Amino acid sequence: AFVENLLKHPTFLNNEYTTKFIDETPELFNFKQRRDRATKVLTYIADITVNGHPETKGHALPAAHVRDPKPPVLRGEPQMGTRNLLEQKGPQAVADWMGQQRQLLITDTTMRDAHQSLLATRMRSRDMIRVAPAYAANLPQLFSVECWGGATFDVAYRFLQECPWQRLRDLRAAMPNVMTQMLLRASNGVGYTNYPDNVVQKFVATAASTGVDVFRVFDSLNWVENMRVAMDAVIEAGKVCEGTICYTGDIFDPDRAKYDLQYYVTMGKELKAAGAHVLGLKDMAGLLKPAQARVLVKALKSEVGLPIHFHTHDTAGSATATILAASEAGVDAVDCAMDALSGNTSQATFGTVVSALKHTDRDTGIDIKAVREISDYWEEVRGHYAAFETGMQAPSSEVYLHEMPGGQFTNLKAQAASMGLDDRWPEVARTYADVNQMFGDIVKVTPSSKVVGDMALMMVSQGLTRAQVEDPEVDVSFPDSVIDMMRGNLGQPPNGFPAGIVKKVLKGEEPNTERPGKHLAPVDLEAVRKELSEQLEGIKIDDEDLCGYLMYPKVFLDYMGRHRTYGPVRTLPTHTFFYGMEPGAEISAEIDPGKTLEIRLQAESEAGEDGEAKVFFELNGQPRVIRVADRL
Ligand code: BTN
Ligand code: 3PY
Ligand code: ZN
Repeated sequence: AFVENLLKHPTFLNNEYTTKFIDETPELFNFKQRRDRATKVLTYIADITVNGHPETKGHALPAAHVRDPKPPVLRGEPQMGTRNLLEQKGPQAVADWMGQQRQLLITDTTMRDAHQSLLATRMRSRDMIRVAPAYAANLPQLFSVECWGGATFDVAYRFLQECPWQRLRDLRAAMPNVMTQMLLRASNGVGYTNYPDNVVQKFVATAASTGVDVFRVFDSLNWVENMRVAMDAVIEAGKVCEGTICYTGDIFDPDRAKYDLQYYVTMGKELKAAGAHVLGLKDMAGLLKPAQARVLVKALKSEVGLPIHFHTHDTAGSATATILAASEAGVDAVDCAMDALSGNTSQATFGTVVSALKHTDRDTGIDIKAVREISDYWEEVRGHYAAFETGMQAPSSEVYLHEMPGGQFTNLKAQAASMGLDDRWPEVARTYADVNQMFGDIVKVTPSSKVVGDMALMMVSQGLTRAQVEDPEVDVSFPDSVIDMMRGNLGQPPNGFPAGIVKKVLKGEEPNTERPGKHLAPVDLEAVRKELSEQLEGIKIDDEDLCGYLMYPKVFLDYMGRHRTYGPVRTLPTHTFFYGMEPGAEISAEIDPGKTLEIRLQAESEAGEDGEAKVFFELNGQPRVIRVADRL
């Protein structure tokens, strides 16, 4: 059925596409290219200059003082780091080494979770790749750099018009000594639904060979049974498997006894038995408090016996305190974001944690000056993304009420605003908490968090209370995501979903309570590849493109269609990408290694009777005129 759906896809039937393969080997395909790549990039700039970028229009502009970010000076050749250990001795040696270290190890999350949680995941590859050599040269003590997975995968294709695989490949090459890390939603891959087992396996193998070293694998309902396929694939690839517990509730709160200390210890032991090299403790909403962290980390350390990697969010302003408590209790590694992209719904502040531990027995050994220099770079970068700032001014303890993950909070706020519920946010937050209880008090993290959010927005917009939703006499039309989850398509929470709500949502249809992947037929990967290739006039479809398509068929094909028109726009400066150019402005774009376009925008004409505006450029000193439809 999967292949059939693919073939019936409307965009698929009547369009031609180019892939990044053409970027890499343009000479082979010149006969198919209507325009050369420089012209395509100029067309993009002209279009944005004339019509604006749909995502930044009407939003805050970068401040006038924001400059082109300059990466720090490199301090010599990269020293040996965790990646060298992984390459030489394998993942178990990395885990053993972690356990033997006295210094607190740190993962930098700036290139994944920080911008996912603060800037709607909109950070472009170019801004990451330019600073990556400074990470390798100046911060070789890092445990890892989290730079892939989670929401970054589909946002790259969907909104940034760039290939996520190319980002990974470039970052991997620029940081040869430090491990890269990704966030993987187990059987949900980097998507919002369960994929067939062989798709998950193919995705993991491809990510490993393109450049992921550490896989943080979690399940959105904490169901270890549903994590095995992904974990096994990571182990098979010889990479570090960080089997992860998602933390919810409060281990000290007798009203949340479902998620008590024993629950987490038991899950930790299950993950160890499933082959995890490292135990991830993922506090995606920032709910773990310092005193609880002390107890939880001690118990997991002594009863599970794996090195522990702790991830939290600063939504309530307590992340540093919790990290220091976890550090005292013996946690092995923690996640921080570079200062300029830390705090609020993002991670704890890197430089603050490094400074707090200086001259203690858990001194990180990291050079605080190197941290400040890299953070200064990120501060300039952040300035260019003003349009995606969420407006959150201060930390908020309200997170203990709604328990929204840092990556969802700002998203849901924007979604609420787009439905005209801007002024009813406290109600949305309370309803989110009610929905959680109605669903049986579940872990809320992508994709289960999205289901809870969809339900909460629906209830607030329709004025429905929990009691009404649960009342068998009241007719309720549930969001598709809720029906899907109650059918069992995201798996099962501890003790299942409450029978009453399942019955109401499914109207008597029997749910599947087994592992969803058990009932999904494997995809014939080679048949899909062949079909794609034939549709694309014989172009070779590599594993990366195949996986992009398998995760997000429509998003991938739309990306390919735009790529054909606009070419390698990932190489443009961020300001140009989002705002086009002003008359007299000059930029350069390296569209291939060693092939740099020098672009100057001379002038822009008003649209003529044909509705087309003319944009006058100088390309490497030669005049070029590009016509674009003026759609304003
Ligand atoms: C880059 O984006 O990397 C380089 C261009 C920087 C231009 C800055 S962005 C804010 C300000 N407004 C402008 O029009 N130019 C500067
Ligand atoms: C994601 O899955 O994208 C997350 O960040 C979950 O916390
Ligand atoms: Zn997170």
